[in-house]
Amino acid sequence: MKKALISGISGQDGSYLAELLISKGYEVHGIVRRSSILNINRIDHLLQPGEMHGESLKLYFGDVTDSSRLADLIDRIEPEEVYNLAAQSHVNISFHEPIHTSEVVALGALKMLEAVRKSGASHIRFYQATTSEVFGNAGVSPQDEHTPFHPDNPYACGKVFAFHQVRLYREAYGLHASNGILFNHESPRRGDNFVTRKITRGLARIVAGRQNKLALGNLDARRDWGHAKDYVEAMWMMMQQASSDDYVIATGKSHSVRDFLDASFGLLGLDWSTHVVSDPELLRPVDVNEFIGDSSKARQAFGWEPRISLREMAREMVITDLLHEGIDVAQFGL
Ligand code: NAP
Ligand code: F7E
Repeated sequence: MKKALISGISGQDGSYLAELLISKGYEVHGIVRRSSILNINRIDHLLQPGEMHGESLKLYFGDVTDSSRLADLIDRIEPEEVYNLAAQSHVNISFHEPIHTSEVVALGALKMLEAVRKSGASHIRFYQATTSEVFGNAGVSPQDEHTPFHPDNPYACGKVFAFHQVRLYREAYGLHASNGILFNHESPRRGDNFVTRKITRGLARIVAGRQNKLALGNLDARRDWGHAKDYVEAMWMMMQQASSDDYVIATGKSHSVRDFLDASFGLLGLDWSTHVVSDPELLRPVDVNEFIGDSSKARQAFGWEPRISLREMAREMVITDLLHEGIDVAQFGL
């Protein structure tokens, strides 16, 4: 049975990746941060109540800023595949907490790489969660593996550092280490303070009468939004290649925040403009106007294709959030 270790397993992608790997017969091991309340609600369906070590999923407290713990876990678990998904992943928060963000995103990735290298287990394969944010306002569209980096926020700067460490460990030490340069991907498990989930949760609360206004920032920003389920498959496919490399994963289509508002409010026949208010606090010191990715390299190398459209994803997110508010979705024909 293959063993995989995932940092960031309690996050959106970590939860879908854990499900995917378990469905493929892996024993999955995950690092979770200790907090006063155990924060594993995206993965607790994979365990018995109160359990940390299930049959196919085993969790360990740890933090990617703690080198000695990482070394300890790699030695103890002896994984074949290591997925480094841990991050302070919110771009706007990274402007407010640049040091913390860099410690987790940049040094955390390096500490994971070092723990793998120092274990001496040269067969371990390493996946790094790189991001389209490395391109920033690149002035080149669409972005692919040859697009120059121009990180426009502290989070993206940390991810550029990590990207190059991964490349260096591949070249210097022969480690099978890949960067998945993933464009935005969402789902009903997306954190509440990312724009798509904020919109679908806000919409459900408006319908439930618990909220009337929805405060948002830049509505003109355009993103290449895919579904997290499709994207974790790309992570796994990358790790199965004979040699490691860097791959862009994207849908190749961009939509504005307004388009996402249309897609979600439109499902219920509602006009978002009567609810959305502008909050200058939500504007970033620098925002990227548009991301749009070209994932031809991944398509050609291992046949990856996105399957779930933006409309299908918006529908799934809206239905989940309406049900969470106890609303009968049938009244909307959903
Ligand atoms: P997410 O939902 O924010 O999850 C981040 C995970 O990292 C959580 O499990 C979090 O734990 C964990 N974490 C944070 N700081 C940590 C630390 N110091 N030590 C150990 N774990 C820590 O992010 P996501 O959307 O799943 O994204 C997964 C990865 O892909 C991230 O690295 C992100 O930067 C990158 N990425 C995401 C996207 C996207 O559109 N979703 C696109 C490109 C790249 P807690 O639950 O305790 O907070
Ligand atoms: O913002 C605008 C905002 O925070 C998208 C992370 O997973 O994807 C994500 O980063 C756009 C931006 O995602 C609000 O200004 C308007 O232009 O959902 P977001 P992001 O910044 O693109 C990349 C690929 C990652 O790697 C990151 O980890 O929407 N926007 N109004 C807003 N954004 C937020 N969060 N909240 C608003 O109220």
